[in-house]
Amino acid sequence: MPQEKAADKETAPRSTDIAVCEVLEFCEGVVETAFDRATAIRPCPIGAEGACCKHCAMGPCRLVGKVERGVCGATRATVAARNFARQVAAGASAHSDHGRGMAFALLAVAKGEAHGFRIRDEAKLHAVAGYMGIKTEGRSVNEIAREVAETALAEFGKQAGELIYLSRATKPRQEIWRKERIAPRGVDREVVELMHRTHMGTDQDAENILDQCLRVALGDGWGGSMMATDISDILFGTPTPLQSQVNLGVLKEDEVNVVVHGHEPTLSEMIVAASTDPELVEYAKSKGAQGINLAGICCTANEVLMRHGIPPAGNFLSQELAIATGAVEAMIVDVQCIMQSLVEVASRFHTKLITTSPKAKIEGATHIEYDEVHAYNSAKEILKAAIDNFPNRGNTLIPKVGEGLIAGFSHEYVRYMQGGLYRGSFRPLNDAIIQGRIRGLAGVVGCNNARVDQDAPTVKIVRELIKNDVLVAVTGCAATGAAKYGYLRPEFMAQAGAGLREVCEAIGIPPVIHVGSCVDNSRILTILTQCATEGGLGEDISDIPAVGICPEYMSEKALSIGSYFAASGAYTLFGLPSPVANSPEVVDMMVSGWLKRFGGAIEFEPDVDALIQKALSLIDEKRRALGLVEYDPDRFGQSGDRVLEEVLARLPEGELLNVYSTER
Ligand code: NFS
Repeated sequence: MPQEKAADKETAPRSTDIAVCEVLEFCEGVVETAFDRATAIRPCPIGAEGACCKHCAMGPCRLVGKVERGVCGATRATVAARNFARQVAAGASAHSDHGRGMAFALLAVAKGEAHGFRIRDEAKLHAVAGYMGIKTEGRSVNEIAREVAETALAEFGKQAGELIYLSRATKPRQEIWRKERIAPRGVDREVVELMHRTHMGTDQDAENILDQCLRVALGDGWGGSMMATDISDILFGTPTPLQSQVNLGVLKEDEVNVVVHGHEPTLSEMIVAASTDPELVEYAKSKGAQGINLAGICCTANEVLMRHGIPPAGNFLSQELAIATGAVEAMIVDVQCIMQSLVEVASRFHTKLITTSPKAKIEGATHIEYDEVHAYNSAKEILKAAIDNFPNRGNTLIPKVGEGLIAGFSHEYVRYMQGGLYRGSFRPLNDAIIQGRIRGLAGVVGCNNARVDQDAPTVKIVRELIKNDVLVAVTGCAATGAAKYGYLRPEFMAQAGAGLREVCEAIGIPPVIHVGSCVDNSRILTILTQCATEGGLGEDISDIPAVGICPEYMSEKALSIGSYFAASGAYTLFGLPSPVANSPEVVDMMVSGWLKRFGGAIEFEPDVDALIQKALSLIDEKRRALGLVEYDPDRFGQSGDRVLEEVLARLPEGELLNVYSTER
């Protein structure tokens, strides 16, 4: 499909982030960004709706207008389901290959082959060994770690049976998966089988294709992603709350700025460690800098934020702008969500774009390959290249825009914060939901998308949910988006409804909790499972008054996440047009069909207000089904810290503005 005429520049989506807007102005005419390209390129309406089949050389067939079938006879439903399923397979592969990488890293550490790494969380190692049925008594940490790593690796190539982690779901959920025959066998096996089934002339029953899509997605959520989270915690520590800053204002005028971008935490962990190496700090000083300043972009940012408090410079659509400040000496990327345009943007400034994974080279970038064995030395080499680049810095514009935040809410901490080490449980949270203090729960996750104003849908949804007493857990770029506007600060409980505010005050948490990167959506599965097993809110995730929301989805990974949320019993709303809209039959399968079989669904709702209303009504429906008291926004709010309220009353309410500048 040829690109249609350029969209109207005046009405094209931009960003609601004032820091991003400032840099866009600074680099106007010098740098082309995703915002410009999104204005110039209209999305192909045929591809966007899942109406184009290019699975064989008789096509591509466009099933639009009066065309109901492709040359081979494939129907609109088959084509839409196949396209969607392949997207999920790509997304699940990205997460799962990341999980595999973590398992290899753990194996290398256990064998003593990974210089610079060690096991930081032995308690988590023991817990994970327990899930995997691995004996721990009388064995050394490295012996246990080795067996955990080998067992994890075997999950990828497993040919029969079920993934071990499925046993971490509630019993009723496991029964549903078995009854509906979607329990995944091995992570890789399900992806390969999906690619086979969606080859020309194979599976031509949309529902059967979608079932395989769910097997793949569950292999991501309860397999690759969950293992990635667990092993990252074992190697680098399970997150606990910490303070940091967010947005482009975290870059420093007088230090060597190094931005880590991508997804896998192994290299970035070493970069964090090496950045305080006295030898390198001295070297930076010898080049005229005051030190080395690390910042993150995308999910790598979330990994190093959650464990070290390294500040995120921004989310997905901020990546080009970080370089366009002119103040970044090196951007170090590994895998996923990295725009190829970074090479071009970097060429306009002095920034070195350094690729580090053999899986992700970019033409024109500097490639310094990283491996676990020489991790610390690779990290030093990369930082040295950044320091050497400091004297080449030209004009800069670092917006004085930043915002404080609290992150680090692992599911272990969420449990701990409700009663401490000995009495930790989900009882207080469940009770608060039962009483109606908290109306329900929402996981707000996923990307930025240049087709909508950066952060606007996410922030509006988060703001309305907390105002309506919904406790929100965020991950990925949605977390960074919410953070940029202050929602990850405890003071922002002022914008929450009275009931939710009381709970936040009692525990001392923000109304929006940051649970991690995109693979850490597995933590949301664990939190919901623990709510279900705690009692009082039914027996399964599908009983809990909870929704999943992906306001600004862009990546195939988001579709995989939505699919495993749905198959795990969560109704998931996406804030963009449906990629299966060309087949009302497939749309219906993913909503009412999945709802009936799994208690969860995927629905696409580009109207943000309608999405918010839908989310609240889904939560209220679950409350009614559980026989809980009807939610009443005026029932609570008689307690609470009045002094704090007075302070908070001075904050601007609900504005789409970054409220604090770094100057204050
Ligand atoms: Ni996840 Fe989206 Fe990418 Fe992370 Fe951001 S774009 S699906 S949030 S960085 S993976």
